[in-house]
Amino acid sequence: MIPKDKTKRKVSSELREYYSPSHGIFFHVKKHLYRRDSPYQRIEVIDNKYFGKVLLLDGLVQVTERDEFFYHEMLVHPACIAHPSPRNLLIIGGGDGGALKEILRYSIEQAFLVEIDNQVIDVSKKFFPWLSSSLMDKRVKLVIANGVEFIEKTDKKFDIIFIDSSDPVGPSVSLHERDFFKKIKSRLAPRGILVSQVGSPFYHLTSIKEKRIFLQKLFQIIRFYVSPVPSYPGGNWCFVFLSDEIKPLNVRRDPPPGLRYFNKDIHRAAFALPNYLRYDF
Ligand code: AG3
Repeated sequence: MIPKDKTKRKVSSELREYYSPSHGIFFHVKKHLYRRDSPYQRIEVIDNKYFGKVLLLDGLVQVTERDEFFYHEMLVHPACIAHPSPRNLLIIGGGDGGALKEILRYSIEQAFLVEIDNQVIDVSKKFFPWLSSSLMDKRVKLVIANGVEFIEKTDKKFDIIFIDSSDPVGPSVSLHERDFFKKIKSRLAPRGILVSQVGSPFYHLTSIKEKRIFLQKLFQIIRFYVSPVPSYPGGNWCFVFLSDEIKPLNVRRDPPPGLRYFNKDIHRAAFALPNYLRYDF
């Protein structure tokens, strides 16, 4: 895949996400499809020959057409096959609709999606309709609001809550803090599960360690798990599964048909952690 003569390759434009000041990932931009600042963040969509359409928020890759299924399937299905009967679910963030699409594969009663930035939803409807069409499902209640405020105000309880946030910078910061996890816990139904993406186990290790310290005090069961996500920093991503009663490896049902990444073997394997994540904490 290395171009025959790199020097002759014409690149009209290139988009980079820096992982440190000295390295990162780049995308040749076949076409700039969207670029606008919302009240919360810079929203960009580009077309890349390899990854297809790519959505970035504040310069950080969120969704690519080619590999979104790794992330969205791994965020949603581990909790959904471990819960005895997931009926009422909540997603915080995830305005692109990708996580919602996965949830709707189950026979659930209702799914709330609480997204702070209306424009992420509009952009996704325009450029990622195969994800955002999930927002039109009858079982879905879409709320445009700050996730923290929604959690403080709602009196509803949920069987599973997913935090589909971005990195702990910009509008997502509060979705990574102790207080938020504490408030969310009070919105879990008996046997409830909370799942959150927690970043790269390589680049965000310090923040993962900090989370582990406060989460251990809040939940009886806290299990980190990992999955490849090729377009994210390091190509490997970390999630946390939290509950007071439900153990992730006690699987209650088969995953729905039609998944491209997740299966029961992957489920078991995802909870196996490298030593630096197991012992170093
Ligand atoms: N949310 C997690 C994206 C984190 C990517 N980070 C980065 N590229 N630095 C994804 C939202 C998709 N529904």
